Amino acid sequence: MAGLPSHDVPEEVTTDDWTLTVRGSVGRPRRFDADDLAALPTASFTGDFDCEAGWIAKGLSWRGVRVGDLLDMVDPTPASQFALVHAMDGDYACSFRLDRLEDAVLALELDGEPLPTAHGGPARLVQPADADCWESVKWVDTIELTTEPPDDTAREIALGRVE
Ligand SMILES: Nc1nc2c(c(=O)[nH]1)N[C@H]1C(S)=C(S)[C@@H](COP(=O)(O)O)O[C@H]1N2
Ligand SMILES: [Mo]
Repeated sequence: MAGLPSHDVPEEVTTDDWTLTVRGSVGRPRRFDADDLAALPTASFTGDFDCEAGWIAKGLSWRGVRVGDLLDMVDPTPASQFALVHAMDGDYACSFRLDRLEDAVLALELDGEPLPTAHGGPARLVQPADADCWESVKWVDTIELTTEPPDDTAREIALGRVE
């Protein structure tokens, strides 16, 4: 698919009955299913994706929901400044400042098709610009808002694979 290399899908990744939970330092934690997300305004962009391991996939068209729109629906507390984006593959999780995460897109489609599981479906975080490859979290199932910078694992797991 559009030049993205395929990596193995870990066996913990299950897409049946998938939901996205947004919780943590928020006033109204929420769980969204695929239909809830499909009913929201869409956000799209086209861009290249490059990995620290040395490959690049050009001209990928992503479409999904702007994370800022999701956050608006859960009433982050005033002290919320960070988030940990969790994936279904074990303890893979990536931390973000909220002001940066707001502009990311939770992609549900790639090149006009439902996002394949091989590339992070049902939902993958993508950033329009200036992101490290491990920040594009595949198989997202939870966004946890925090008041302090959370420890994460994504960079270490990704770089551990490159070496
Ligand atoms: N959940 C999860 N997301 C992840 C990773 C991972 O191991 N688990 N690897 C990251 C890295 S380092 C890269 S380069 C891309 C690879 O995307 P692809 O498998 O679609 O080519 O996914 C990123 N997102
Ligand atoms: Mo990567």
